[in-house]
Amino acid sequence: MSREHVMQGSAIAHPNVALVKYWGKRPARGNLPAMGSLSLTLGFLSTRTTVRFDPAGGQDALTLNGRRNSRDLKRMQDCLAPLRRRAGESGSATAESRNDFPTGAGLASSASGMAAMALAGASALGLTEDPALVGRAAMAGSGSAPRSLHGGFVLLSIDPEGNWSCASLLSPEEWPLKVVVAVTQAGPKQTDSRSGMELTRRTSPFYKAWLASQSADLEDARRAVAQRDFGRLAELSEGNCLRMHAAAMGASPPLVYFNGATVECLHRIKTLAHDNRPVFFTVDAGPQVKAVCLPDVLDEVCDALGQVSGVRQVLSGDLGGGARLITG
Ligand code: 2P0
Repeated sequence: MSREHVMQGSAIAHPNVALVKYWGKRPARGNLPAMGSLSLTLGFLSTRTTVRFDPAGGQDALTLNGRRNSRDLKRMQDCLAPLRRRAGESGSATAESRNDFPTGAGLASSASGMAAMALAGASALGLTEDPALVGRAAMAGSGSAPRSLHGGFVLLSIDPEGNWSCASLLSPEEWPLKVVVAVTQAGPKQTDSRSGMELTRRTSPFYKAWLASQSADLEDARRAVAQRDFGRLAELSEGNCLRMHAAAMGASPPLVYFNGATVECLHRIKTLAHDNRPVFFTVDAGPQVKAVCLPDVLDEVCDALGQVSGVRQVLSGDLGGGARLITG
């Protein structure tokens, strides 16, 4: 395909929080996760990304939050590779991406970042009519990114051969849960997810048990979502979260993503739940705590977490839709 002009596309995507988590890749299968996952798309946090392809060539480059970023350049190139192959595009790619929330701190910035990158890149190259290709590009960038292409409650399924699909189970309107994020640390985490999950897979004696428990959790959570069974989803999500962290803590050297405020927030949420407030917790690979609740207890949950010593910021809002194109 020969083109003379710079081609550009822009997209917005929201991060997601996994209730049944992905933690471990299939060996020798690129970026393919070893297990499926189920997530909520967070409508109140966003990544906006513009991708440009210049047929005149030059160096690929990534700007993240206004600064040139070489650390994540390979991730961007991995994401754009399936799109470039399809388009026969050999020019240079530059991307500008901006998050309206802390980056690299366990708020799934790689999920929203790579979902927005894949869609913006596909738009620049005229490939948005092929959602499976956009999904493969997102997956090549980050194993949690295909989930951020979809809205509401999202299931990423993978069969034993590694064939995968990703789709929304319920829209935000069909079960309008709220999510509260307690930010307990502003800077980036010490061990990024990719290194952390690989260390866990290679060295944790608990990894096999974690992997073995995933498909039952996934099926049970899928059913709880279909039945809008909050209590069952709470039980499954908290158990799955703590088992992921237990597997990571069993790694050598151990991976402890929690800080003191993280643990205090978990106890505060358990106290609220014990007092019959419909709320549960989950924590990804970082120290931030996410509380999922029904709308009528949102203010109470925000107040309770805001009072925990060490909590710097409380963000909250609705579930959101999937990634979409914007004008750059
Ligand atoms: C998840 N996490 O399911 C889990 C729970 C973090 C904890 O997916 O290597 O950034 O880019 O595929 O997607 C974070 O891992 O890792 C993640 P890569 P990713 O949300």
